[in-house]
Amino acid sequence: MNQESKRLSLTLLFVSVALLGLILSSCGGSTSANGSSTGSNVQALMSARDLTEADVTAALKTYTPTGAKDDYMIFASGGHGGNVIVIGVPSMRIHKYIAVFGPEPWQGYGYGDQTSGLLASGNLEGEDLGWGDVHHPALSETAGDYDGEYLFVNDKANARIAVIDLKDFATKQIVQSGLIESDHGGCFVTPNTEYIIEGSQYPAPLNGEYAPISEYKTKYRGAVIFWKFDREKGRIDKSSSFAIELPPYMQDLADAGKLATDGWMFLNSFNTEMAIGGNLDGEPPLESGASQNDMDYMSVINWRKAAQVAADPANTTMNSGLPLISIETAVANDLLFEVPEPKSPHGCDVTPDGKEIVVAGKLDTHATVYNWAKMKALIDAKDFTGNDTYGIPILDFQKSIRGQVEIGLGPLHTQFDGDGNAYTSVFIETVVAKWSLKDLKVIEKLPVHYNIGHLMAAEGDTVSPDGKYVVAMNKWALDRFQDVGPLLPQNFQLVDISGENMQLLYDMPLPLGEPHYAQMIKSDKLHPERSYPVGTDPLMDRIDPFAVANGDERIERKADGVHVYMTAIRSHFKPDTISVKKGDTVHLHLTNVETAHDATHGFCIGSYNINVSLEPGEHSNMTFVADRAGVFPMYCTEFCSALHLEMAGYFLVEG
Ligand code: RUQ
Ligand code: CUA
Repeated sequence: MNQESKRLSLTLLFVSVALLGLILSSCGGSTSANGSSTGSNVQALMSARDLTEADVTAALKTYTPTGAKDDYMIFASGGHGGNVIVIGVPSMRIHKYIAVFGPEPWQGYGYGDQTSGLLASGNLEGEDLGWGDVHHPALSETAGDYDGEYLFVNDKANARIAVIDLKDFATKQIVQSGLIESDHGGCFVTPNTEYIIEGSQYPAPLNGEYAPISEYKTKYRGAVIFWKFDREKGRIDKSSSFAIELPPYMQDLADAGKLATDGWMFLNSFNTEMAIGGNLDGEPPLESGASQNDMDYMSVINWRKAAQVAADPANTTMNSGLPLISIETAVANDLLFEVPEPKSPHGCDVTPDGKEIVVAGKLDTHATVYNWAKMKALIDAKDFTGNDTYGIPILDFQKSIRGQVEIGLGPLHTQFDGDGNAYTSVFIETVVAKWSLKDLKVIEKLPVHYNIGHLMAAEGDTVSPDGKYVVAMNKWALDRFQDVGPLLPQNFQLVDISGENMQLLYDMPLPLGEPHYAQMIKSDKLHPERSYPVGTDPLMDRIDPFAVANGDERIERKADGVHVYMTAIRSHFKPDTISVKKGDTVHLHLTNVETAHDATHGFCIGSYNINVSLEPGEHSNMTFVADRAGVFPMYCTEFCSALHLEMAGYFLVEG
């Protein structure tokens, strides 16, 4: 710790001790007639808990008293947990899990007709997918800045994209193209959320077709999909989306250009060797085959022009319902270029001014800073060093970069503050490296614990980063917390970057799948609603045709089964007794007719797998066959009132 921050932390400590003294003496605390004995109380606490001044300073910076709210909110990928975690900063308190790609009982997600239909809409070729591998959340942007309206996440395993509405923090749509088999270069949004970018990862024959691995170079392909976002509807519009074919390299992370690079995007790739493994047959394993070359390629794509090209059907072929621009057409229209990048690159991050792109190579010790003015000049002059195997023009590496920063072993991802600094996660060395964009010099390294993958700074990938905080997203919190068995939690470490030196503030175990990326948004940009208009189907964003009004409850036997029109209000369901015959198809239409913010009811029927959550005003439909006779209690699963336990009834199935 340098002198400056030592002084600062001492001052903070002094102020806190003085404040505590004031509070205690005004309460007439018997043990603290004066400040000095309070001071010794704090001293005693510190020594009892073995805390240093730095610890106490960190505590003062993160402690959030009861009732106080967080300045920032993190949306973190839940990895192969298939969900999103919402975390407050600086407290690091978890506020919500947003269910996305798999069922989640608390939110009733995947149980009622609406959300199970939503999950089913993301199924592939009849395969029931109960999970996803969430990698990179992207908040919607206006003019390159988070606008707090929507969140998009990708599912790497099944090549899907989900749309989450931040009006109610709920998943609204899952799309899968059928074109590619996995994705990684997503989600990234263009500066006004015109498109949500989804780049493939592991090449495969397009459209789910078969070709032997021996035909890898000729039949396997990558692709990048530009999903058109209809902000008015809050949904992706597949009919206005398009894709560009890419070589069978393994495309990795991407970023959309902004300001100076608006209209362009950048997409890393590794395994430009096109290794295919085959270790059982004596071939080198995939990872060594894929690490032969010193250089791989970053694809440079003019998406704005590509959108114009794709609008003319003569330029595309329909693939899985998407107009696809072939590599040939992309090259002929100056849409696609490659620039070499060292070695097995991972992160690809555009600077806040949009003028440069920072690429970090997993097997390289540098972060490489590409300069757009230089690259654009090469592109305009058609000054290429040649073409790759697929005819894509290649820019000269040296002529494309401003320089390289000697970062350390295993640099991965880079984010920015508002003062011209960059922060790169360094996996093998297990540090956060702070460096200056101005002179490309490392300023400071902060050891983190450990296996850091991604990191994120407050609004750190927008046109106006806030600085203040960085969160290191570490994998496997080995020896960090109490042991909880062989499977380790992850560890999010909150770092204060507002001072001259980075200060580690807080360790947070996160018991979910490997988190990849997260974004941190200023809390006051979020404006969630507190209830729905009564009878709302949140998925369709409208009053459900089966919505039930107070006083309109009834049971009707129709040709397609028994329709039960129910309401929930503290503290009963109406009707509270439902009698059907074995074999009946049952349609439960249940509206929570309350609108107070704290009036959620749950509804379940034991052993019939019926479980929904009815937020205030929400309507849910549940369809099932009463295929077992018996008497089944049904009840509310949220403690909604003093008579919550009495909010119950019976579902009777006569055999
Ligand atoms: S990627 S660290 Cu999707 Cu970096 Cu995981
Ligand atoms: Cu409604 Cu408990």
